[in-house]
Amino acid sequence: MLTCGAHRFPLDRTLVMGVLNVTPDSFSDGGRYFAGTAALDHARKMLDDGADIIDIGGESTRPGAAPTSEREELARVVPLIEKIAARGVPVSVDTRKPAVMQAAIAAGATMINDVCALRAPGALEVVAGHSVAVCLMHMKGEPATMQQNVTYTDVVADVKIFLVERAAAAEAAGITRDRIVLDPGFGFGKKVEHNLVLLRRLSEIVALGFPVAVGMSRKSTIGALTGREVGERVAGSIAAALAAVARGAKIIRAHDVRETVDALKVWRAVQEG
Ligand code: 9MG
Repeated sequence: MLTCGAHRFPLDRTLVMGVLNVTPDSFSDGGRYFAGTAALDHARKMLDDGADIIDIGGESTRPGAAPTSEREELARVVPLIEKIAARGVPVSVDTRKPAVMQAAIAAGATMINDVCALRAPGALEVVAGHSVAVCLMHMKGEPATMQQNVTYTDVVADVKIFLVERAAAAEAAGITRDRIVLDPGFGFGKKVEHNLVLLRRLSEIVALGFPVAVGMSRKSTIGALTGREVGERVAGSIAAALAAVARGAKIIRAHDVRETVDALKVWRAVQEG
């Protein structure tokens, strides 16, 4: 069971988290900037297509991205969260900033998706003070430099040690286990070979005992493996998602919700049969 505020997910099937980036430079949305009604329309479409959660992000985390000010990030995400959450939709906010977490929760978000795994001072306390869920993601370095000089002896071991430590910190702060999701952070301080090893051995992360989220949708590893540009990575992204589900992933973060949901329906029917 995953508790996201008033929303409770039994996790008897894989959830799809639809990506709603409201950043001007989101590479994976092909540079489209979902502002105002376009963002709402896009959220509505993802929900019609079967998304379980809408993940709203107002600061780009792509490699080399410049930081966004707190004020700007709040202006981008809060009005949108208010409108979408008011319809009873589970909303996650993709942010590293405690002040944005706090405002997002006040606006109705019931999940915090933090690529820094609540390492910012005050972040643990904000999440612990509410009944929201949190996705703790592994990232080596910072978005601005994370793809430079990346080395690991054993990427899976490093990711596991980090996630275990962050989950323990979250629990020690008072965040109950039913509100914690772990994510190996594909592409965050990882080269293609690291992402492939992580995916191949994802069941070792699943074995830590928390629901695992995976986000490989449209990422550069899919581009490197297929030779496709960002807008043409749907098939490759779905193959990666199914490989993750086969190893126990419970949440797939995806841009192409309709195609991902269809693939998961077929996958599930085969498994259950
Ligand atoms: C914000 N964001 C971009 N990629 C991501 C991923 O792989 N996982 C999570 N949790 N968030 C991500």
